[in-house]
Amino acid sequence: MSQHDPINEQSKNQDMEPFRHEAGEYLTTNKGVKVSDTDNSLKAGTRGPTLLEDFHLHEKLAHFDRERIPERVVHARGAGAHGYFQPYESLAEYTKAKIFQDPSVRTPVFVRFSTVAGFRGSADTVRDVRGFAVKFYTEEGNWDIVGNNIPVFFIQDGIKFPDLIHAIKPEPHNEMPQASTAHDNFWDFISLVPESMHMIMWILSDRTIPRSFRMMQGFGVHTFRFVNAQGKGRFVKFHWKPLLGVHSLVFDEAQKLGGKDPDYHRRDLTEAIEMGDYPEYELGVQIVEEEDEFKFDFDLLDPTKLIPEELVPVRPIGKMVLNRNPQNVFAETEQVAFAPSNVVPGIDFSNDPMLQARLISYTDTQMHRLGSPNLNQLPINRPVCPVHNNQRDGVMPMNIETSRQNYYPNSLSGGCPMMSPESAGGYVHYMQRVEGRVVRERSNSFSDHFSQATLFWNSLSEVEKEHLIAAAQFELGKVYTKHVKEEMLKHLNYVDHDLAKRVAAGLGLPAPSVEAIPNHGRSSAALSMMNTDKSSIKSRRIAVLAADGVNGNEVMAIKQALMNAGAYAKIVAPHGGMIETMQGEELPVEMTFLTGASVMFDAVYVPGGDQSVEVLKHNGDAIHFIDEAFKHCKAIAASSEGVELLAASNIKGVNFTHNGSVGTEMGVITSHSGNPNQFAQAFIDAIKQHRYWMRSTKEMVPA
Ligand code: HDE
Repeated sequence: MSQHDPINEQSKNQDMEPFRHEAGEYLTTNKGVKVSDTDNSLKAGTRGPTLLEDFHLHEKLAHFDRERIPERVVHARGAGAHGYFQPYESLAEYTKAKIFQDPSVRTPVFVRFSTVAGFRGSADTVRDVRGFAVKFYTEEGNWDIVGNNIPVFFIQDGIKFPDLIHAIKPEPHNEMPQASTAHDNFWDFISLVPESMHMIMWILSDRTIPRSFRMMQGFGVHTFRFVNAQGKGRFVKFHWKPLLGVHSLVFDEAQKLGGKDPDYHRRDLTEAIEMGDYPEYELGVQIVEEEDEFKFDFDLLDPTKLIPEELVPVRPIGKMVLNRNPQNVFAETEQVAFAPSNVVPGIDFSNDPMLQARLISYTDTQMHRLGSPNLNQLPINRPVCPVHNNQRDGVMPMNIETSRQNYYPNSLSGGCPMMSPESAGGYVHYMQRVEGRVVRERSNSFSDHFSQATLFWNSLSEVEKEHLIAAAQFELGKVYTKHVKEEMLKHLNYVDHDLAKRVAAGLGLPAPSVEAIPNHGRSSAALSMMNTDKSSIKSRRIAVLAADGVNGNEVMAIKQALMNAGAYAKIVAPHGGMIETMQGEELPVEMTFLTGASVMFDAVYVPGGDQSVEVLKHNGDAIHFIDEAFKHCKAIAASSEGVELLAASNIKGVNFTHNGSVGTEMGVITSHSGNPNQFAQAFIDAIKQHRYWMRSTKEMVPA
């Protein structure tokens, strides 16, 4: 029997000083014996042999020797957060799931974001799919949506999953490359599995290099079922939309971040929650009536297809807020066990063959990874509702089961734990009609592999297309086998002829000479990241480049304006400690050119102050900072003498000589003596744009 309440645990945790031991605590062995010395092992003489009777040494090392558990075979690297979900209104018409009935009820959740291919210690910003797994601790049991930030998947049948993952992971003979699909095995596999082409288009797009976990979408991918109290079922797809909009990094920036700050995404998540900038996502659903199952030109059961939002709009049904960091990454983020088979009454499965395979794989892998069928007794996995059953013993049960009757039926315990009829909340599987022959075959309705890949391509803006082409050239450029590249060009030609030609040009290979399939010309606005929300700069990071002699008034004015808009400005300087302003005050330095880099920021500001600007103009790191921020298309601002630093940089195509007014060319905001409020507002508006992509089409800046 077990019961816990993450909400109460949360308030309990908040009362405690986090990450500290209680005052007056003694170090003890695991059996509670107080330890007198943990730095010296027990020896026969100070230079003599260590004694077997040192039980403290023995226990300390033996425990340490067993600290690691197998990492997840995929999604090994992840970051987690606690929060809650709250529906906007009752969804009783569609589902009887209790969490969707009452808009005043908040359900606790734990979310884990992850990359797929990399080992647990790999970098956050690699080009990869991101996992987006949510555990709802509902009053009726745990429900998990184990999704990704891409709405489709590589394969149509789960039986191909081990092959896919073997091809993705580092090659077995040399364990390279780490956390990257840019190698022969992966593209060899893909070139032989055309059903993957839709997913491949997403993989090559900027979706796989998100700016933040807080700025990416999540998708349940498969078609699931909602079932209402009357037993009526409807198909449903789940979508998470981040309230901050969907934004990405630049690939060069993502690669550099992999070295400068491999923890970039987990740091961003943790810091945002610490600062009270709680990540928020709206849950939306696409609902399809059962009688409409066959009205689409694709199969709802095919996980390589999405339902275009133009055909079935996404209806927002509630909001998730992440407001608490884990206190122990191993106990929470590492031990959490998500499974698509964790459903509650009102949520059911479809016959998507990949979903069906996932229903067994997750619990199976978790028994191996966590080492015990008692994994749901771990605090992070424990349901908030009572658990009673006759499952017993196994490795490391955490509860002492006191009931003498561990079987059903029994009379000695009055028949308890008893069965629950559907009317009392018992889970009853949806009574779908099933008929057919036993076959190992794919349905014909799964055979169109290219229409939606083309739909995705057609929906991208020109800049997004350029990024996708560059990504394809990078990935295939790292492939050494010529025929694999040629096969991939053929596949790209099935998606779009222009795409194949442009990728081929970069690879230095002949493009397929004729169009393989005429482009159908359809597009869907929801698929382009360019159409995302750009209304706020909340939680954005801005670097203020300064040295001794900086104009402190200008620094403070911009800092204040950015703070009022919800963003954070950090002073980056040639040395640590304090810098002295031209007004004679001291300002704390938050990062130096050694510990900070432009890739860690969303925008850059250079304040005036003759002496400060003179120092920075002769500092290669400061010039590189500006050049790189420009290359990565970020908003850059400079006031008074600060403009001289921009003029000394390699920025091209921007006029710095205008007088009086505020210049706003290509996201570079300059003011010699313009109105400070107007200047600050112009900078904020520029940061809202996220990136000035047109710069990447201009003459390149070396950085
Ligand atoms: Fe997973 N997947 N997967 N997957 N998956 C795992 O479960 C698997 C698939 C996803 O943060 C594993 O506990 C199969 C699609 C996420 O803990 C494993 C198939 C989607 C996570 C597994 C798929 C996902 C996993 C590895 C094809 C998006 C991380 C460790 C049939 C809808 C969850 C573990 C976390 C993890 C199997 C395909 C998402 C091995 C067999 C499609 C977010 O069980």
